[in-house]
Amino acid sequence: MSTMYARCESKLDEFRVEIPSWGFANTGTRFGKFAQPGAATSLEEKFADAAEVHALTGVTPQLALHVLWDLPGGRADVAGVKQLTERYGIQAGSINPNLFQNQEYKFGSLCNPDAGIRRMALDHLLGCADIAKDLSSADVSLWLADGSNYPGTQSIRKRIVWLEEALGATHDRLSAGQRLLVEYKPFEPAFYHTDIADWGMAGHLAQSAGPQARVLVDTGHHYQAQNIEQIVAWLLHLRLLGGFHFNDRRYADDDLTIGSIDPYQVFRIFHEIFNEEDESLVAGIAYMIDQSHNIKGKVEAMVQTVVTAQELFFKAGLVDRERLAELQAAGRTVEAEECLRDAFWTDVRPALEEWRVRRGLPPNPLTALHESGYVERIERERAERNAVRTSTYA
Ligand code: PSV
Ligand code: MN
Repeated sequence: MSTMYARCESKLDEFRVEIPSWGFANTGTRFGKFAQPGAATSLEEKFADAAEVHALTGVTPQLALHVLWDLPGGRADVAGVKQLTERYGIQAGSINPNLFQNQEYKFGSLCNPDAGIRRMALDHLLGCADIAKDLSSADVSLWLADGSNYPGTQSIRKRIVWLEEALGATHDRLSAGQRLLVEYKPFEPAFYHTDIADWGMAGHLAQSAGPQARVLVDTGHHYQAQNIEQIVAWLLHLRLLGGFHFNDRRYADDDLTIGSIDPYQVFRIFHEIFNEEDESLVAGIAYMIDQSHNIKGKVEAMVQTVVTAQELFFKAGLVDRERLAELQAAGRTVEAEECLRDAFWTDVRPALEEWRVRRGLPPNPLTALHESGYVERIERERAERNAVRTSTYA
């Protein structure tokens, strides 16, 4: 095995992917939901599905939790979650506040013009920091739907100040080693202005909140044609990159399988990460998946996602960086580009299969899932409950 491959394999050993609890539940579009017979109908089933993905891939020991969907009782639900983490051997991953579903949040949560509603939102966020602490979860991952639909209807300036105050207060609540991740998104559900619309705003808020705050890059949260890897390079340079929500997109925040539309982009993001020389910065990157599938089978899609992420990660690791630096310095444009493309076009699947076999994992996790009968079993066990759910949405 070449030194390059050996180096990639050891990087791959450290590459962990956190999967979202909401990726196993029935979801849809604003037009409706297509219930799947095997979709998880409880938090326990989400943990069971996550454990199956981890058994097959060996790299997904953490499940991101969405408070309200997964811990509707807040802190009172922590004991139950702890039991599930022990039963299924899956740890709680990032804790995701929900500041978008309550009726009160029509005009915003942390940025609502009503001080009482801002307080309610902040209390929820502080509660999430406490839940994260109780579950020994490293990250509170904040995405804010706040914004407005029409010019002149909200004060953009006042809302900046309210955000600075709220995130500062949340930062104060973190314990040592915990982080606040600030996620940005340009539009949806708000269509005129969104309070945390891009990485500059998220970066400023993270910096003003305190040293334990970082920016979270959701690959679906950019305008068409935006150069995401350049944003990643800047965030690394500024020591502000906290993590990713990985998915793919064609039009908006489509939540499609990573690499299904533009695998070269994911490769280029990983390339920028491999360019980072400070190991401590790289170690701090939380790779999370943020996808909810309504056409693909959920467990199947999650396994496919993890495998795809590994493939693109491995390919990026194969870039001959020393040669690339020489070519860049000499202005040899075509050769530099080809140096990058050589790695991208390398078929790494056989190497990955060997890597898995050496670690006692199935060489092809997707085939192993199909052969395991797991999906058929959960479809049998959960079909009735999901049928009830379908009629609920009829
Ligand atoms: C919003 O689009 C988002 O990306 C946020 O991360 C949410 O927490 C997640 O999707 C699930 O709705
Ligand atoms: Mn996201």
